[in-house]
This record gives sequence, C-alpha cells and structure tokens, in this order.
Amino acid sequence: MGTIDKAWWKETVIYQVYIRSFKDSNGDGIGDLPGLISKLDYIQSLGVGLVWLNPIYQSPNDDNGYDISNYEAVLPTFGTIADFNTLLTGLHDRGIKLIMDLVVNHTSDEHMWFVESRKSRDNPYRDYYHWWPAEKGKPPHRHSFFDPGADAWQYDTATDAYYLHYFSKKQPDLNWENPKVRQEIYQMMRFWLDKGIDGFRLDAISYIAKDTNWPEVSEEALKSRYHNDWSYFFSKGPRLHEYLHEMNREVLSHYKDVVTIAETPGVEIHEALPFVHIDRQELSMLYHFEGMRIGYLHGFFKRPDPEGYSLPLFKGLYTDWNDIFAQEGWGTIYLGNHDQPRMLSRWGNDAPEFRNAASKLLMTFLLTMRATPIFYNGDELGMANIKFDNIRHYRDIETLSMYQYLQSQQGDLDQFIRDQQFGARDNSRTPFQWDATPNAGFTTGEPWITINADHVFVNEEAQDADGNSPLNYFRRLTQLRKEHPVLVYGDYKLYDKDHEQVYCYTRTDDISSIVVVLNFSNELVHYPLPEGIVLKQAEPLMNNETSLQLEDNTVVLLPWQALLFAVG
Ligand code: ISL
Ligand code: CA
Repeated sequence: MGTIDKAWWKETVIYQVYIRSFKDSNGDGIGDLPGLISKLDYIQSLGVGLVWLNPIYQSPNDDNGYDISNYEAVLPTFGTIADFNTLLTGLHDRGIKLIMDLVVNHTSDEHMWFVESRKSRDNPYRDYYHWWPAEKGKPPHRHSFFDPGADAWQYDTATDAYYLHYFSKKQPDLNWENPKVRQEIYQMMRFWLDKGIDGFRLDAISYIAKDTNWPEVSEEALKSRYHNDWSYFFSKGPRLHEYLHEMNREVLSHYKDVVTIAETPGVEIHEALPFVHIDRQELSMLYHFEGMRIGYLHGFFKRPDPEGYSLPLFKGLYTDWNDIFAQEGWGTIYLGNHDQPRMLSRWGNDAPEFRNAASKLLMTFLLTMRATPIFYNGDELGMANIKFDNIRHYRDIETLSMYQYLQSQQGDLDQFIRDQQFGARDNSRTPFQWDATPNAGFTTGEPWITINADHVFVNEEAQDADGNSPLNYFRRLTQLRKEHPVLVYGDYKLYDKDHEQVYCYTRTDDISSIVVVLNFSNELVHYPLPEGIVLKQAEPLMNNETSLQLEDNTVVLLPWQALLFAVG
C-alpha cells in the first residue's frame, strides 16, 4: 500500500439528494427542504457520511435549478434560509456533512448580473458574460447542449450582439476571464462556507475557461451533435487550472476540512491527476464521464449500442481510473446520478427476477472500489427507469430540446423516444418511492413528474421491513466499509480481465485482503477463483444471495450474485 494521506472524504460514502424528487412536505408536488428534513433519520440509517444537495437556489427552473438567478437565496418552492439552517444542523447533529452544488459556468438569464449585462454595451456588468458584437459578423460556431438549434450564440437585439450559452439560452456563460466575476464567485462561496457547509460539488467546472480568441472549430466538429465531442473541446480551456488554483488560494484553503468534487465532462484520464494532486492545491476529487459513455453509439445523442458494452471493457476502464490515482490523488466512483438513467436499468437488469440481486451487486461494486462512492438517492431501493413512451411525460430540457430539434429535421422521433427510455435524465428524476400508496408517500398533491408505477412493490417502507431487501443490504455494506479500512485504502488488483461475466478483484493492505467476486450476467457461472487466492474461510463477508455454492475453490455464481471473502 502506498503512503496515501488519509482524509475523511476518502473514507465516506456520498449520498446525492435530488431535492425536487425526494420528499414533498406541503402538497405542491415538489420535494422541498422541510420534506428532506423530515427524512434525516432515514438518511442517517443508511450509514452515509456526506450529502450532496442538488441546487436549492433562486431559479426560474429552466434546467431544474442549474440556472441560478440568485446564489444567496433559497428558492421559495424549496423553503427558506431558516429551513436550510435547520437542515445543516440536523445533518451535523447526525454526524453527516453537507456539500452544495456550485453552478458557476453560467447563471440564469434572470440573474441581476445578466439583466444588467444585456442592457447596454457599456453597462458595468457587460463583461460578466461573453458577448460578440454583431458588426463582426457571425461568431465562430459553438455547440449548445440544450438549444434546439444547437447554437451556443444567442442574438440579443437590445445591444445588437450575441451572447454565449453552452447550455440553454436561459443559461448564459459567465466570463471567468474577468477578475471581477471570479471575485464575486469567491465571495458567494464564502457566504455558504461561513454558514458551515462542508464544501461543494462543482458543476460543469471543466467548461469555465474559454479561449477568447474564439478559434474556428473543424468542419467535423461543426456537424457533430454528439455531446461528448463538444465536452472534450470545452474542457480544454487555456486558464482552467489557473482559475481552480486561485479559487483554492482565495477561498478553499481558508476553511478547514472542506471537500470539493468537480464534475469534469470532457476531462480525459491522462488529464485527471493535476486537478486533484495535493501539490497543486486545486480540488479534492473529480468525477469523470468515461464510464458513462460505454454502451452508447459514438457520434449519436444517447443512442444505446449493446455492441458498445462488454464487461471486459467496463473492467478495463474502471481499472485504468483506479490506477491513475493509485499513488497520488484520489478518485470517485458512481454509476448513476440526476443526469444519468437509473444504474439498475443501465448497468444491471431491472427485470423482476433479477432486479434485487442486480441492484445489490452494483452497490457492492461501488462500495468496494478504491474511490469515494457517490450514491444517488433511490438506488438503495433499486429504483428503475420509468421508460416514458410519450414525449408529453418528459420534463427535462435536454430531452425536450433534442425532440424539438429532431422535429425540425424530420428526424426519427419514435427511435428517439426508444433511445430516451434507456438514457433520458428524467429516468432518475422520478420521485423517491417511500411507500405503496398512490403517490408513493412522496406528495399528497400532483407530483411534478410521473411516479414510477413499480412503487407498489419497490418502496422504502416495504424494504425497511425486509431483512433481505436492497435497502438493508446497502446498510450492511456501508457498515462493512467502515469496519474494513482495506476497502477504502487497500490496493486494488483485477483478476481475469477478459472474463465476459465475472468481475473479480482484491483489495489488500498490510494486514488484510478481501476478494470481491461479481457475476455481471443473467446466467449461472462456474467460476474457479483465480490462482493464488486462498480463502480464509468459506463463510463470505458479504453475499447478496441467501445461498452459496463453493467447492474446491470454484464458486457456482447465481445470476448477479456478489460475494466478498476474506483472503488468507
Ligand atoms: O451534457 C452533457 C453530455 O450529455 C454533459 O457533458 C454536461 O456538460 C454535464 O452533464 C453537465 O451537467 C451539469 O450541468 C448542467 C445540468 O443540466 C446538469 O444537471 C448538471 O449536472 C448545466 O448546468
Ligand atoms: Ca413542496
């Protein structure tokens, strides 16, 4: 084992709360802070140590809170600053830390800075955003993720100029090249840190730095509507590391024990370490998108491609991302969040006969890798994709704008709806399933988005009472990780890398070793344990099934069976 520095945020399990869908307290159909506060004992019962709260700020909600119009105010729909304080104290009293979403690549167009900025070319806030005067002609093309025309430059008549928006036109990009903007952001970060929060998740942070010479992009890039191509382009901004270092120097370094988790679309494996290397004083951890790309057809928008997925590919990718942080830096691991479909549907199998085992297996994977797990709310119950069959059910701007685009191009809308059943973000945004009652115990009113009908059998109340449920398995796993520091810091070693069904690895430190055996398939698999692996005892440390067939060092794995053994 290397001489890695220990830190609380390496040892914790992160629980992501998508507040809009977690628990509604007042019957308006939208989750809120009082709702969340009423569930703090539940969160504590999970054994997680850090909550990542999706945006709760003032926002017109073009992109569910990722379009902020006032960073220092709470959206009334979610509650008040007093509610926020109650939440923070409630979490801290339970030994749980809190990080908030820091969305500073862009603001809402309703933010005061932008309202001013667009008024006149000599407004003091003009340079808070990126403007291109129309007399220079059309600006060099930039892709917008959420614009139906995919054009990131929006013409604004008031000043006869275009402004930049990588996301929707209601999300203008901030001009980080302007030192005043950076100071405003640092000030706002201090506001929340002074309240006692424990850090931030930094939204789309790899996009903040722009090359303001606005170079033309290649013909090929111009044609691409494939988000990933543009993520790579946007994440290569010239002064990115300079800004992150400055943010650390000006803000983060003045607060003890805070953590930062950067969302870094487009950052490739060979670029990752500088963000989190201790000597560089930038960030604590990042989460990458490489794993999320597997199983989609390259060059298309979220088009599933079964050929594009294989277990060896998956293992190789997560092994590479382990290795990059083996000596320095530290990684995270996740299989789903509010921007991805449900992990069970995407990486496991949500068919009735497999869903419980598969969701437990995926939890086992996340909680036994050498990285901080980021766990999305509802995955502890094994919630599944809702798979809407009609555009009218969708609420997400990403889906709606892509649909509009395809309509304008006479594209294949049926194919798109099928693709979205697999990959749409709304799949993971349906309300948390608390019980079997008609609105799943989420709300007494009309929910803002349809609740998954499977809540009659997949819900917290039922799972809490069932010792064998995914929920109780998750609780045992977080406990196990606490009891075995080898699962946090121990070296990771992959075995049988080409095996098509089984993912097998060990975690080893100076005093102990654990082998993890995961059957990522719907079949029964006879799996001889790798040579050199001698079990300390036949009794597993963890088993997601009630039976175990083990003879002569060969296990007969049930579909989606997950096993952990102490190794001698
Ligand atoms: O859109 C992408 C590819 O599908 C990503 O590269 C995207 O940049 C990334 O998912 C950013 O996500 C974050 O910022 C968005 C917001 O809609 C997401 O919910 C948030 O997680 C804009 O703020
Ligand atoms: Ca509410």
